[in-house]
Amino acid sequence: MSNIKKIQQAMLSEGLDALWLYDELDRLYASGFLTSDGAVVILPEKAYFITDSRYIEAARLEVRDAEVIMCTNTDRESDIIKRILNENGITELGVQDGSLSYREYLRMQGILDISFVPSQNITAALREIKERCEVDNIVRAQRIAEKALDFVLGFIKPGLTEREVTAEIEYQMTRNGAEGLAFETICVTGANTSRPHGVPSDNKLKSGDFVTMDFGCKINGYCSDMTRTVALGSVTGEMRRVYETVLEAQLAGERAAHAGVIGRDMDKAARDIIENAGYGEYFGHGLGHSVGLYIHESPNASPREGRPLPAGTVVTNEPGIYLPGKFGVRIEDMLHITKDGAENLTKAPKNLIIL
Ligand SMILES: [Mn+2]
Repeated sequence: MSNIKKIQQAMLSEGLDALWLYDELDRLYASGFLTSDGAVVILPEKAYFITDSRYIEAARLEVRDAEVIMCTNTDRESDIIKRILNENGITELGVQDGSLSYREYLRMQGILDISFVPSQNITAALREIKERCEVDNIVRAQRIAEKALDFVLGFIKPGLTEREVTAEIEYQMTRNGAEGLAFETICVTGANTSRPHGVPSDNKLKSGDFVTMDFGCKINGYCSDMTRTVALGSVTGEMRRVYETVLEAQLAGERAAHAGVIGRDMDKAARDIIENAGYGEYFGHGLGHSVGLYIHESPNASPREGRPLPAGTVVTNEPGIYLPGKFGVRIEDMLHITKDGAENLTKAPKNLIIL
């Protein structure tokens, strides 16, 4: 079933007669075509894709399941939306309350003069469950990231800076076919590894330190996400103990993953291992988040997630232990949740690698 059809079904069950998609990636989800701005308007039996002259030629070829309309300086996007709504007698419009800026909200309220219904959740809920072709895009992005990792493991040596390794990871992903980064690449080393989202700097890699790399790229808009921590030269007993604890927690998270598991229970399966090893206070973030067109989607595998994970969700499994001022370790895979368990989409090795 087309994504527009899925959205129309969801609108029907919510009693909504019109939905205006403002969010860039939701417009991509609905139409199969990415534009930096524009609008998608969906009615129960019909959909419209509105864009300007910059995109119109490609849009007419690539947009699926919607009529493509070009807006101009004299027939603006808002004029077209107003016309569609008037012609169809629409009095209530679903809007994306999570994406629309307050300024745009005020402007469009003034122009359309109908009631807005908060409807962010319609597409967000549909996007939680990935079709096989969506998972395939995530896998393709992940394989590219793995090629980059493979290369970088041979490239890393003491004396390089975090910035240089970051640049190499990004270059390798691009030259292997990535259409873009899924998020800002993290490569941190030494004491910087105790910051879960540390920023790459001119710190030099040196023997006896951990290097944590968290990166991903995009294929057809779909993101990948992976973290690996490797050591240079040698590790202390404590470094090895922390690494093995994180790995054990990560494997426990994977075993707990299946359709129907409550997000917080999957988190707890991993967190218990870290708490029992005495490092509970050093694992401050949730175990995982869903991944798709956005790098962070719902549902989560976190202590606050009371919802079950549905079959078809792709969720990360990324426990970590961060000892402030000393070092940190995180290991992250992506899991495709299935009825009986989870398909691990990440093939990169995760045993302790000492380069
Ligand atoms: Mn992640």
